[in-house]
Amino acid sequence: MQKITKEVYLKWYEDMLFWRKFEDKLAAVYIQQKVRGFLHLYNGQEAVLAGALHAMDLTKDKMITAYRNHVQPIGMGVDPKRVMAELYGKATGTSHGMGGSMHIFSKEHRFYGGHGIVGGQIPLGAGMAFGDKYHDSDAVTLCCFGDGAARQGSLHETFNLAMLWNLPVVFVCENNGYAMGTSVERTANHSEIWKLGLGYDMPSGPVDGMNPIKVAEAFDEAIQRARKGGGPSFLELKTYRYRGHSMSDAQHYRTKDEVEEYKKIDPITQVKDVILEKKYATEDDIKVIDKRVKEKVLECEKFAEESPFPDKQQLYDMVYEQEDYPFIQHKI
Ligand SMILES: Cc1ncc(C[n+]2csc(CCOP(=O)(O)OP(=O)(O)O)c2C)c(N)n1
Ligand SMILES: [Mg+2]
Repeated sequence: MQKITKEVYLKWYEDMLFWRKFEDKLAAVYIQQKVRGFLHLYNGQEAVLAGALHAMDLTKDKMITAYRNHVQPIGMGVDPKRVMAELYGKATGTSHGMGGSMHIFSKEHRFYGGHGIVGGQIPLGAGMAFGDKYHDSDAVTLCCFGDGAARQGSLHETFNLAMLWNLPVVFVCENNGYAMGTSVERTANHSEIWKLGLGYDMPSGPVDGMNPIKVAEAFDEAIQRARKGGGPSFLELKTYRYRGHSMSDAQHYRTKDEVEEYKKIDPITQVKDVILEKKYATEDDIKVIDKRVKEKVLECEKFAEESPFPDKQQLYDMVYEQEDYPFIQHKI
């Protein structure tokens, strides 16, 4: 793994702040009904992504995740303007405005979505790793899902086959404490999700998901093992989301005090504290970064606002119709 230098800390600060502010902007424009449908934000979980990206080889490694998926593609190299435009449903979006919030996708940058079916991406991630192994590539797939998804039966079938076939995949459970309004404690008789891997002899463990250094170290070990033919790993990242499950969540299942407690170990603040303590930058330098981030977010908003909606005809181009399909008499 690349050493964690001053430059890395500064990049982490700027990237994580950008992801946070990018999504704060999405929340604001959602309330104005410029972004429609569901909107699930990643606020609080940024250290997981920052640490993972540091350990990945972005020229070949792949990622697949659930619907909390706006900032991962940005981290992997997708133009954030196109991500914002996708959320606006505009033709300049990553899927020409046809995917929306839950389905950001970029084959070019090896980001494979964006999945709304809870746990649906777990077997798909193993399939991607199978493809790499089949084609003798040494790329590794990061297959990310939530604590709620970890309770899906397909996780067990996938873990079994991934171990049997020794696939180059890292299973990543981002345990943010809740599946919609259901706490981890209410979904099983134990709350150490990483232990699910032990039943398959899969190297597994818990990770402090609020600290990008701890995340990067854990991912590095798992990714290197997979790259060298050592097979799958399972990491449980202990993290937290500050905002509701989606924008329409009254959050009656937790207290404001609990949210405030987690904000004390906020990943962005943790990184900023190290930067200031080690004198990697001054308060004034930080202000310059903050200003740059704000401008970048405004650029994305402007781009999305000014982009055209897709042509109506495109809706019909993307509907599957089989002319000789029996029983149904239909014509668009
Ligand atoms: C198969 C399926 N069941 C139920 C739902 C409804 N649902 C959407 S998100 C969610 C909670 C998932 O929680 P978790 O896996 O912890 O991810 P998080 O939202 O915390 O990132 C549920 C039950 C769904 N989308 N798909
Ligand atoms: Mg969760």
